[in-house]
Amino acid sequence: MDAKRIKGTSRFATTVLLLFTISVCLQAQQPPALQIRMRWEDFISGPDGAKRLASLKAGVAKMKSLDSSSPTSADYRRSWQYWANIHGYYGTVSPDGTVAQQIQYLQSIGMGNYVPYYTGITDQTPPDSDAQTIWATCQHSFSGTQANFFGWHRMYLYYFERVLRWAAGDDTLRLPYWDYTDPAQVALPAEFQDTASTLYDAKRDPGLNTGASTLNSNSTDIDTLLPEPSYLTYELNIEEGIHGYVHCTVGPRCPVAHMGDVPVAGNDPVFYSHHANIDRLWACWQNLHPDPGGSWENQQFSFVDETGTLQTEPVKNFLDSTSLGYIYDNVASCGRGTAPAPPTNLHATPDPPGNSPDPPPQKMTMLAAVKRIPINRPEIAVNISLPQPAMHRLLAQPEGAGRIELVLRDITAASHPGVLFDVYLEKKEEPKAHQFVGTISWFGAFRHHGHPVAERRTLQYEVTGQLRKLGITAETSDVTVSLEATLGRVPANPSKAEEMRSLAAKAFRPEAKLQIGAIELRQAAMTPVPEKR
Ligand SMILES: [Cu+2]
Repeated sequence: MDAKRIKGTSRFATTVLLLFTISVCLQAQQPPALQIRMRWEDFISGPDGAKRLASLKAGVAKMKSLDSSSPTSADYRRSWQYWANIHGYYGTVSPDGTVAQQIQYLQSIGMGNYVPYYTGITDQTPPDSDAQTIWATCQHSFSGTQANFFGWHRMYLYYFERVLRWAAGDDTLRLPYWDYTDPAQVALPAEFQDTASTLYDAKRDPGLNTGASTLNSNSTDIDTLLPEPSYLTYELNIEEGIHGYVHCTVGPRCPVAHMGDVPVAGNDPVFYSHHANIDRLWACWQNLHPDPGGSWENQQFSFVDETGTLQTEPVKNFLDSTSLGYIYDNVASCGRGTAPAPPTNLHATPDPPGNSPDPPPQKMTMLAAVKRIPINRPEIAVNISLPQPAMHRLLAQPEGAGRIELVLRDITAASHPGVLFDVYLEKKEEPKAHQFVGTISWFGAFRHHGHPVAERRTLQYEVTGQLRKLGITAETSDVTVSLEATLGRVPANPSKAEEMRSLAAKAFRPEAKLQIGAIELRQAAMTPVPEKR
């Protein structure tokens, strides 16, 4: 081989190497290959189930092992603690205050017996300006004045998942979701109950953590919510409803570490499978409704990626998860199929552009109202006179044509009520045949992001189906709205149900001065739209 030929070969090799390098670099900028975020029970089963579970655990264990890294290192930005701190943290510069202040608060509301849950939780200090920018930035839609509860949490999970993949050394790993909307999946998955697992967290309700109790499948039913045409209303109802409910019930209670207390909730591994399900419930809504638009889509949030580099992007880049490297295995049939189909030829007044006040203005006709209801006992029943025969006529219309909402307007409390409340509708003469409406939680409602007192909240529930099931006739003069204190969980052994009820009644704090400004029944104005989108 002559020298000229050798030189030519080596130039050829260099060119190939260069092209290869360029292609690798280009690939690195490509979105990750599309993979499926699976239901927990599918994620762990099948021929690859054990492998997927091992990969998830390896990623979590690796991230936890980086907690003690040098605070300004890339490794610290990939640590479990850093990622929990992005959601929230306690410390002298935190908007959520210090651990000592939280302990003092618990003692002040008679929940001092939960102080041991703060053992091992310490005040944190952002080590640099990036941490100052991104720590404790979780977004909520409490007053309905901003809409990025879904958006911020989708971005959070996306970057968290990138770090988790790096930590697991597995590009195919995607977060599994805990689908408690399925009544068969209301128990905390066994792998999270395993005390030897890195997925275990002792700071949960002991009943849920051992399988002695489960979530309440009533509280995790979103069937009547999925058809909701207003994005802001759907987001607020998911956040305040099923989302807050699961936080407070895994709790062990609200506002107690880990899951029940916003600043430390991200420390529990189940947080990420809970929020993957909440993210999926957004995808379910997106699958049913057109993009609502709004200035919230332009809002930007910052995170760090798996290299520890700060990334700032607008929410609009996160509306379609396929560009983020994942799709859910199920966004097409997210309900239980027991609710009437969403109206196809009717459309409630859509959201106005941009962020809007709470609740989004919709054309509503007031049917009945009762004002100023103090919730000073763990069980309250409020009678509402029905406008007859108008109410009966309304309910006699074909399904989907009418839409009646129960509105709990201006809920206020001076401090945490200590419990959740289940809301039911019943006929005065048949209280046993009550229909479940929803669960009210106070997750993150107090002392969060510097707000000492909970904001005034208005919750609305579509109750057409419940009223139909009650069998309202033209002669039914009133319905009863009843509120019942609950700890959220259901004992696996039904004979313990009464015991659980009295525990909830004892945990209720009348000192919270809970009040509902008004309970209303309203008819949503439905306007015909020319055709389905
Ligand atoms: Cu959450």
